Amino acid sequence: MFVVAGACAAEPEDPAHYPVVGGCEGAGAATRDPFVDCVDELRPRGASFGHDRAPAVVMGPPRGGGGLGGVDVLSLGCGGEITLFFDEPAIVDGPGADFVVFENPFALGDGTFVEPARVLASEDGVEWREFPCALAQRPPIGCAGIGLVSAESFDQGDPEASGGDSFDLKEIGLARATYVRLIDAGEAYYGHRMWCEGPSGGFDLDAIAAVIR
Ligand SMILES: [Ca+2]
Ligand SMILES: [Ca+2]
Repeated sequence: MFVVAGACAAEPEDPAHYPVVGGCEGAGAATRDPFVDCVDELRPRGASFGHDRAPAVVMGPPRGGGGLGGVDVLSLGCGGEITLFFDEPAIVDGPGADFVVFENPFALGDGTFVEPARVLASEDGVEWREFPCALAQRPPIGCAGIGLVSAESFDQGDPEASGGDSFDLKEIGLARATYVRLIDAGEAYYGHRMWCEGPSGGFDLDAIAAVIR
């Protein structure tokens, strides 16, 4: 269910392109899976790919693309943002990685074509902490959108088998998180807007999975 933005503190420039899905508190209680339970907010920048399939397109396990970039994704556009909600048991800090973000990077030459995003997490949706994301590195370190998605279906608790990008709440001093926010950083990373334009510009979100222990 989309509600067109309008009551937001920061009025979007084109409300029709900034659908907001709210009312996440309590969502997903019936499905105690490790995946996204609700899209709290979507603020794309120009992109539209997958939006007609939202919010389902970012819920559930990653689809991947069998070695290619997956297309079961939602594109943010450069500078676009999406905020996801996780109901109980949410994301809990335990040994090592606590959640994994899946984008659709693909092998290109000797490397990987990436569209990085900065990653933030919050326990209450009010106070946010950001994971360090080194965009000056090639490939970037600590950002989402870098790791190839190597599993077609996510095996709970085994981020190494599934690929994607793993994040440890301990790194930002959180014991628990119920919200994850992704902010596309493609233009900052590349220094140009070549990959920003069109419906599938910028970061493309496949799925996020909490590590269940
Ligand atoms: Ca941890
Ligand atoms: Ca991509």
